[in-house]
Amino acid sequence: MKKRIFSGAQPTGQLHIGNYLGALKNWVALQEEYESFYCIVNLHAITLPQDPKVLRQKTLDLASIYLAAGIDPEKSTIFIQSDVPEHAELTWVLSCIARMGELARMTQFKDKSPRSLNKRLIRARASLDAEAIRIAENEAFLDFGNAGVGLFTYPILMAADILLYQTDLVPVGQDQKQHLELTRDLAERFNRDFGETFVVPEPFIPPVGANILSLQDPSKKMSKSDENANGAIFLLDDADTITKKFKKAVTDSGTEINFEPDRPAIRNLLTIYQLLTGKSADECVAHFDGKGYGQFKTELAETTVEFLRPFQERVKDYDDASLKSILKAGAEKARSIAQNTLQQVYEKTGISGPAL
Ligand code: AQP
Repeated sequence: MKKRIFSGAQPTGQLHIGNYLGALKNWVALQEEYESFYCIVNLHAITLPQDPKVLRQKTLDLASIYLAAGIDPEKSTIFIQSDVPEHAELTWVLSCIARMGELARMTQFKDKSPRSLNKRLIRARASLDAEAIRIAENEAFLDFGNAGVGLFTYPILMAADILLYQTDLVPVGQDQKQHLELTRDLAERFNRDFGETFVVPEPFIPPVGANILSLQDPSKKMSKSDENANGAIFLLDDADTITKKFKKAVTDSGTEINFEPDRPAIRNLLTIYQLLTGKSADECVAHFDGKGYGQFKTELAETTVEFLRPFQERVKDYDDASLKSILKAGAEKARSIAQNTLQQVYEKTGISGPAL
């Protein structure tokens, strides 16, 4: 029997090249070898305020992005999280064995702490960029006391997403590593307390590309919710925008184009080039030997535009009716597995069983 994969992305903002290189690209490659479940995690999206109409549209848009990236619905199951209510039900059970302390340690939650948020808000207001201010304000109200409980507990929902499918492998970017460790801890704790129930999943974090950095601030990861849109190359950016963003990308001191760890900006750009061309690290360094930053950025922009062109063409191919039909079939398949797991959980915890 094939081993099983589960992963997902949130239908928020726009997917960027970091999401692609850190996650989607590997989903496509791994679907050949594994029984794969790729979810549109819309319940995660509402941990921050969303416009309902926009969220609905982005949910369908994300399905077309999965397909255009190469996820094949004949090989993989693509579905919307909320179409399988067992995700929310298992979350409750796992919440009852999770500990406040382990959730409080999650760095993604701490990243949204009042201090860093307030700094962001000050920067956004200074930029006079209305969209950046809107995002920063949305996030600023999430200081600890006011933070939505969902933002604190969503790693448990993520654990439920994964454990419901008896997942062996979870391909994710580096930012999700800690959440995967929590998932493993919760699976092991449940198995210990109630008897063997869940497969304890392994993370699949690619050796290259797991942490694509912001083009504007290489101390941060490239992020959908970055207030500075120049920090990310979005998968649907046009050629002109891509070229401008790479031109504006910050660089390091010196002139060499190499993978030195103390030159994170150039290393990041070269990593993007490496992954998009499929060249080895040595070939990339040799290719740019003696060339300047200007020429490097121009070539990187051209490579990215050419890489994204067929993807951007394919995204337009899917109409809403065919997307909905793929998602419906995916939800039915996912649900049959999820129901089975939840049933076992309910029996083991005494929620259901023979006497009831
Ligand atoms: N910069 C990145 N480099 C490599 N992989 C990344 N991922 C995210 N950012 C990078 C991986 O993409 C997958 C889907 O991510 P998501 O939709 O769950 O969003 P996220 O992890 O919350 O990251 P974003 O896209 O930057 O969104 P915001 O700004 O909302 O935090 C995941 O496997 C993730 O690891």
